Amino acid sequence: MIRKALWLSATSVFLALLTPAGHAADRVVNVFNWSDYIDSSIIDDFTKKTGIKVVYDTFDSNEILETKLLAGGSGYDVVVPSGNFLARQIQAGVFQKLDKSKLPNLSNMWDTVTERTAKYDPGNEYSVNYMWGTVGIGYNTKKVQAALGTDKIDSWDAFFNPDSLAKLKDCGVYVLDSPSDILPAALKYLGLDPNSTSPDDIAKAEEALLKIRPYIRKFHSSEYINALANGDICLAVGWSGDVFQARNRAVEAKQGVEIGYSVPKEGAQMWFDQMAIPADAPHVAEALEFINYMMTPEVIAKSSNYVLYANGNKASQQFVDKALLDDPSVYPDAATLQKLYTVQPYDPKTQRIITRSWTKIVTGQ
Ligand code: N2P
Repeated sequence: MIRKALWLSATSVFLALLTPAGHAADRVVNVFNWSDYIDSSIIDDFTKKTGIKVVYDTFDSNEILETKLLAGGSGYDVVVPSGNFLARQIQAGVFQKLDKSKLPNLSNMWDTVTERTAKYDPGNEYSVNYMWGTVGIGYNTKKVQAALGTDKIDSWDAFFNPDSLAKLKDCGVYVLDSPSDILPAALKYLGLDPNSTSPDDIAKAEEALLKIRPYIRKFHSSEYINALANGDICLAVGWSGDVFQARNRAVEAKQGVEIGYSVPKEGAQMWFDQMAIPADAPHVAEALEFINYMMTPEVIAKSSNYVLYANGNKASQQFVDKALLDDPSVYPDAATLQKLYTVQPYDPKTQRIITRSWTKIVTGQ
């Protein structure tokens, strides 16, 4: 009798999976996001709540994402380009407009952020902010103290001045493999417009980077988190939250490594990573559900608390850890905001110059 009942219930579960109501089990969303950028329990919670399975892939460069998007047929439903890349991808017809009637959580967004992202995506028609942050200097305070005689870095001079960087060569320097993050910083350090498209200015930035090239161990956009945390390197030009994740990993490892982050006084880039749906996304309804879920105040706060980046959701701030919310290098105060600049997308001609220049810098030739 019990056996029969078990058999019956197993059969009914099986039948339920085949019935239209059971189709929920087949729902899927393919997400392509930056590495080290989510608390994976958020993905599990989303699946538990909606029945939608998440296939989650990661990248660490806008160029990689852009190549896939421009080729078409990526199969991705939600992707997260930075604003300057998003802007030209919208122009290229890569994305579809968001059906805002499916995104009630947009009411939680923060105008301080949406006003800025509208410069890349007018009216925020195609994208919703996921996280935003800065490009700055992460460093090992003890090793920098030993090499430079100070444990506080407050200027790009620590990096761009060849005499300074030469002293850090042996303890190890990593730099983001990202021309649109590093060349504007070089321009700013030289007192030029970080958005300059003048070939002469770009040549000057290139020259500044070639001068310090011998002291750079590696160009990479995600390995610096562990390299800093383990004490393998003493300086990385990197993204704010990644450096804070390195700091926390170092604390957990209890090997005495202490990590600092500097938003240099000359100015630092502020960037915005935006969730968007490719025009040819196979699962649009699921993509909208995913984006809307991420915009739930508790959910996006959980993400910020884990990845240590600020988000663009005002209603989430009551759930963001106080230490994060009160840290001006995460949620900039008015004084820090003054130092931050944004970058515009490169036009095709400038992009060609930048790409050529970057190859020279990375290969050191
Ligand atoms: C996440 C880095 C994302 C910041 N690890 C760059 N847009």
